[in-house]
Amino acid sequence: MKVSVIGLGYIGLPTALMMASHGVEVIGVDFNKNLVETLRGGHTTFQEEGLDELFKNALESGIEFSSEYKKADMYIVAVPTPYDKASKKIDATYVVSAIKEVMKICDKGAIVVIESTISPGTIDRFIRPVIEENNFKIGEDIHIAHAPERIIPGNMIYELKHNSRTIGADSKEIAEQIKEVYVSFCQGNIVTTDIRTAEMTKVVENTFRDINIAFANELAKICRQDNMDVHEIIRIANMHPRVNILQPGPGVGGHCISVDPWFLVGDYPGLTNLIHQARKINDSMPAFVLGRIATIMKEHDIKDVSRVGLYGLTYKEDVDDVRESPTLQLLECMQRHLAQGIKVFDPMVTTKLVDNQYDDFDVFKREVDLVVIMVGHSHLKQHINELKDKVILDTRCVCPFEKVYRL
Ligand code: SAJ
Repeated sequence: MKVSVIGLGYIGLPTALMMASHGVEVIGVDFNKNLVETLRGGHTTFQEEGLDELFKNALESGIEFSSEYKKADMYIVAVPTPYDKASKKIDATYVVSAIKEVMKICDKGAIVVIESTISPGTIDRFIRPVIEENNFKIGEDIHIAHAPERIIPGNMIYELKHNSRTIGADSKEIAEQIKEVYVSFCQGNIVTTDIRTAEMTKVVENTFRDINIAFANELAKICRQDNMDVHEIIRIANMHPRVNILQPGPGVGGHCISVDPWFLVGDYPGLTNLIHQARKINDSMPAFVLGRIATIMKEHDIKDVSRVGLYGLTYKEDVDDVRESPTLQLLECMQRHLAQGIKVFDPMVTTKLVDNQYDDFDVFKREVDLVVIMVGHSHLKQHINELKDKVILDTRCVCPFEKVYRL
């Protein structure tokens, strides 16, 4: 079976490499010519543990990369699915245009699998009409399925192999054919179901996590009011056999947890009070951190915001992804208050994304008095002792010093 993986980003690339490394004939497609050239030149396009080795194996196994769509038996679509901020509904533009391109080249009998996260009902609303417009009969000429990914950035390669996964398809037979491809590398349970259930399950998983983080963040705010240690409270509460509270932080970023719950809010506005509130709580955290910075600056008589440094630009530790990052949200918030000059450093981000972004940790350290830990990268843990003489606001509870400010 020849598989074309469309969209070679954070999900598509590792998936394509994994399949190719396990004997599947794979062609990876992306409309970004530079990205395809980089891959053809033997380089990966983002940092992830184990990715380079997997890439090497896949190249040896004959994976191809192309910016043109090529004929295959199965098309796996892993393109971004942003949400429209105003309507809170999915923006299906990329998925729809990928399907349109597939329709131009595919033969009857092809299977189209959407891996991108989509809001429940997207396949019926947006994908089926495109296939039918091309005079294909769904279920006969073209088969369609949803096999949402579940891998977590930072541990993607391990999770690709070991997580269980869901395949939602029109028929049992097609689900089984798709399963055969995934089973080549996936040691987890593979559950087959219908498309609608697969769509809903994926969004529910990420919404569950968002709500649970919101609970931790709300606790952080409550504890701040009475000067209690939220981390200690969570640590002790979690010793209860049925309590498992997540960690508060400076906000929820990334392209998944901070986006997917909006799909439910957008589609079920009258029924999603809890989900909506959770989103609002998590979105309020960068401003909450800003309030903490202002208080601490006052306490230490730091008058100039340019003596404050944010450590970490990515949305979480040890990844290079800055999408929806709490630090970027905090900077936006500052801009609205016309407070500029705050310094930023992130060892994982090599391109310059914001003003006053430093690429040298030593210089960054020298030029700030208050360090705000926004992300607990491994780099920080290795260099934490170099910050001993600084005032520290640790939003991630990673700094071991006795005197440290927390959320
Ligand atoms: N965060 C907290 N406190 C916590 C855990 C996370 O503040 O206790 C923050 C992180 O710092 C980050 C954000 O939440 O800013 C999201 O990070 P994450 O590690 O929870 O999740 P993602 O976005 O990297 O990956 C999630 C995963 N979903 C679930 O765990 C249910 C992953 O399995 C999915 O494949 C991925 O979304 C996706 O692509 O949908």
